[in-house]
Amino acid sequence: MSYSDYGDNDPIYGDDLADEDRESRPRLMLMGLRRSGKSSIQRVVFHKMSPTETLFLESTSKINKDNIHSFIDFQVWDFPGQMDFFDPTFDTTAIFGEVGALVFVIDSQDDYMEALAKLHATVVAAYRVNPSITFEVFIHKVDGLSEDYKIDTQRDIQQTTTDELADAGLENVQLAFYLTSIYDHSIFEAFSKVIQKLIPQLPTLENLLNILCANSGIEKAFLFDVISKIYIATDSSPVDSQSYEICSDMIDDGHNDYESSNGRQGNNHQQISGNDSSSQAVASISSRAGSLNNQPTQQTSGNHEAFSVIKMGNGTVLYLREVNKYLALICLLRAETFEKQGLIDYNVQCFKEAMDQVFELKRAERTRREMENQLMQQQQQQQQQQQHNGMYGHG
Ligand SMILES: Nc1nc2c(ncn2[C@@H]2O[C@H](COP(=O)(O)OP(=O)(O)OP(=O)(O)O)[C@@H](O)[C@H]2O)c(=O)[nH]1
Ligand SMILES: [Mg+2]
Repeated sequence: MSYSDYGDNDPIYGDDLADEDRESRPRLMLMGLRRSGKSSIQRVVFHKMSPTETLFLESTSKINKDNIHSFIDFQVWDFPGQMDFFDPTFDTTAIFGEVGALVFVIDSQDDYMEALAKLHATVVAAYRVNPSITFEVFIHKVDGLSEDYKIDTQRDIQQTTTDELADAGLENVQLAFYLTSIYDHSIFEAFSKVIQKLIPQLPTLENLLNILCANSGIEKAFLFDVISKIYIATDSSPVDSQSYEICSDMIDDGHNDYESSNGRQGNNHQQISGNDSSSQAVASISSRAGSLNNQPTQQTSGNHEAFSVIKMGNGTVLYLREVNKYLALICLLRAETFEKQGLIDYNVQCFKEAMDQVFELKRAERTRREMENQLMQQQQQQQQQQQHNGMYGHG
């Protein structure tokens, strides 16, 4: 995955959208009041900024467009806090027209009444232009709240928002609510769920993971984007946050100082990068300090793909294998099941081949569309040339 094009010099609002922005790649917008935490979220999730560094972020003055090139290409737009829908340069049709998801960030440590009013105005404006947007509300900075207070806050925000939308005749608009913080896994988990809604292949991926789990005795399987630590799919058994955290701790992109900055320590922090330089799927083992009596063993497969196994003291095995340069498969299974490693390796290989097919089909489809466009352009040019010749009596 590469993260490029961060911070174009565009005007504040989207009255001058580049062609690339108009492409059909899914777009995800981060909106919310000033200092609610939008830029911090974008930097921590997609640019590996450590949470404490976000203290020094400056306020955003114009839309920052971030092109994410990964298993799917998408864009993240980070908006300035105070948006004015009545500003003549705020072109709601251009801005909301092609959005996949609108993430509205609310600072839960602050008085949130103004934020709720803004959320309401934003949903109403966006829904009018584009009813297919998915609305995602991040009740953010919950690291400062007690467990009870978190639940009360979520209930209050959810209730007020849905009541007000119903009063405005928009009871059918679906909003999803998440409790998030950049200081723990919650922001990655929430982003995983948001991104998954934008992946057209999701049902296929879930199906493949279900088959893999059923045939191999695997308890839980995640398909992770190796750089962002977002999981793009999992089998359909319920996700518990602890399994997700253990699995996501197994990934490290080699530059990642997130864990140390989080105050967590990996006492078995060993890089086992595959030597394939094209691959960014570098796995490292970072087991929780002592508590689980882990016995890491690691191997790299002959073709330099990242591969690692951690046997934990509680009889659970963590199994990681690189799927392609963007994705890694991480599975949780019982130690007894892992005795049949040959079978698991074989099934995982089949899974990888099926994944290749899913993404190969997508590539083929894109190439076909590009060729069609080219052909159409050529034909148009020819037609214009013929008209031109006819007008001036040539040929
Ligand atoms: N405690 C806590 N602080 C956070 C969290 N996320 C962001 N912050 C802090 O909130 C402050 C504002 O963050 P920004 O990311 O600049 O906020 P923004 O929404 O982009 O603000 P504008 O660009 O002005 O709209 C920074 O000091 C961050 O460190 C979080 O999860 N928990
Ligand atoms: Mg900002």
